[in-house]
Amino acid sequence: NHYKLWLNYYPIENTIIKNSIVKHFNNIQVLNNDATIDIIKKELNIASAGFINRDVKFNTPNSETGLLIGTLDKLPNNIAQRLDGEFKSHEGFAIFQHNNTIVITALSTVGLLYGTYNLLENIGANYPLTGVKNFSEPLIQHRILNHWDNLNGTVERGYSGASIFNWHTLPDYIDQRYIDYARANASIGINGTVLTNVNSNATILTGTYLQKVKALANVFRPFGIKVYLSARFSAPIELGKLKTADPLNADVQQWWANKINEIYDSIPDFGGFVVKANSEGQPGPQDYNRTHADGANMLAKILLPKKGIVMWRAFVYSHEQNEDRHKQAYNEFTKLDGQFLPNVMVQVKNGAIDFMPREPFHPLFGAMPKTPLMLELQITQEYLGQATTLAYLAPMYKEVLDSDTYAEGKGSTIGKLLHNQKLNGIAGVANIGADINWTGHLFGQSNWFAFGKQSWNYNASPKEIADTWLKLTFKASDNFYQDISKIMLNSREAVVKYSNPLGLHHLMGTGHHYGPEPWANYLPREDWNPTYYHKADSFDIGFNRTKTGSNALSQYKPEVQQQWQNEDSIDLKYLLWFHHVNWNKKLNTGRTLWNELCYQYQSGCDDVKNMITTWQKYKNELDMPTFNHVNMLLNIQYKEAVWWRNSSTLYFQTFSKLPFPQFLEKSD
Ligand code: GCW
Repeated sequence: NHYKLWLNYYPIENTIIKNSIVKHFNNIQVLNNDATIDIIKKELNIASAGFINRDVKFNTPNSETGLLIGTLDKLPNNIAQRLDGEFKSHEGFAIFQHNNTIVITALSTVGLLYGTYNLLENIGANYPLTGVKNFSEPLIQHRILNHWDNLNGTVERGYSGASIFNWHTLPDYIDQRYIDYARANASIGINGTVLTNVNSNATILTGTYLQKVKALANVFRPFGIKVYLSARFSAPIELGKLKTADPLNADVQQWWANKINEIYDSIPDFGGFVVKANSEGQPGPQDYNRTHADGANMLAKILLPKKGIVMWRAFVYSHEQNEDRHKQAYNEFTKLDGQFLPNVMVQVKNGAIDFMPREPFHPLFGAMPKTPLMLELQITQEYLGQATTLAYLAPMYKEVLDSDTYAEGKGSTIGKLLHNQKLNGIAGVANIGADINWTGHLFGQSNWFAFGKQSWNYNASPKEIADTWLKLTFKASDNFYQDISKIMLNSREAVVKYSNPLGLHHLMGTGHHYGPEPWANYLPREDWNPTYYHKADSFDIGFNRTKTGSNALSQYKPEVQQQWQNEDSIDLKYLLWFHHVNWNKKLNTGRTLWNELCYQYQSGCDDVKNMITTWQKYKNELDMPTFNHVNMLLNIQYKEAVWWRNSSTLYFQTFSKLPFPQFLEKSD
């Protein structure tokens, strides 16, 4: 049923490896003592039961130490000296061998927990223990899940059942799920969680609910996970009965100060707030003619002495402005650069529109040098086929993190820019729900896993992450791992091809965002209608964002503009994002634009077919429920792909009036 996620600890079959683990687990010395250490010990026990079907033994007198776990200050000098490298953070860890002992060390016990999980992961993925050596530190400080969970148990854009947080039974009932959730997060380095939807009302900030939050914070704390909440900007009106929520009003400030004190009384290490203000109808400082900086700073000032942070979202756009939505956040926020207090991060989605299967990077990255930005990624597949689609997102995250903004010359990738900020973070909108397997689609687990790994280390390789995840998730042959890794790595590209090829975007069903609806133009807001984005007519298709169009391109650095400004040289994956192109234009693939579009739709469908064939090769290696689960979902995905292909090509043909090329299959 895959409830255990990647923490299966399957039995080790290779006897040499098994014997070596038995030896190491036979005498574990742990030099510290606190709640995190208790978790480490428990996890070692669970792992040992799985790997070698035995209990671990701690501090066995007179026997050689197999595994030594302790913070650096507790290690014997001769061992501590072996450490090459110096820790820069309390979360980093080192694993190395000293004589026959494997040592895990760190500056904090949470670092030891990360080191322990790393060792167990290596065992689970069958990496040899002898000569083990690993020094790892997070490149990003705040690695945070954003739950869009509502207090009534529903999850906005959640496709894997109800919220895992049961507000009704909290604080007295601590569901085992909360503990397993924390284990899973800690095992991949996630150190924060926003429990509530950015669209939520103020109820979570009432005393009753704060007691529930406190109960969760108590569970998560020893796992190194801080709790954050979304703060509704108008809470002083709704809860405090004030007449205003103006951030410059003294009563409003006092209300928040009292509220924040109340929170810290219960949760002394509370992380802070995420705020969605003046965005899609949410209240905010602009309701009082104040700026986003006024709003963010009001909260940040109170949080600063308590070490709390504000993650102020930049997802703002308005249909009342006669301006390309792509440009609006940049226009709104760049003028505020330098005005935010140091504990504010402006949280920016990876692209300027909204979590499309592919977007060029958001022009705010690199454009606010005096303001720490936080990257917001989406793990839940709102626009990527939701939970019926196998789309492994690590390649997409990597594409974003590797995007070169040229802000400080060549090589100013988003990953590096974030890393170089004094304060930094990456948020991932969670795909977690109460389904038995947590994520609806079993392969959704790989995206949660990858998010953790990539927010710890933005250089991590999507292939290595996939390979490790596969080994931890399935007990299968090497051929299986190799083949399925390949389809994972290609899967997001397949979705792009059959749904949003060549830079087309926002063509999904309006509202629910599932399946195609490129023809929709009936919504009251123009900027929610797919027709606004593809702009097809009898001559051309695509959104002209160059000088002769909306000129969103001007928001990027000149080097980037140069890459994208010319329809003859732009990477085809962004062609129709930036250009309005003639149907008959010959592309460098040798095909006309119309034929290329058809080709992409077809090729995406072919890829899904190939995923099915590959999966089916392994029917006999997998247990039936697992095989069937993925097999049925892949078959649904194929139907979706064909639906996208057929409806999109038929619809666009009403503009192009061109015949379908032969390779386009009409039989499915
Ligand atoms: O992607 C859009 C979603 C909304 C979401 C919003 C946001 C939480 O369709 O459901 O609201 O973005 O990110 O604020």
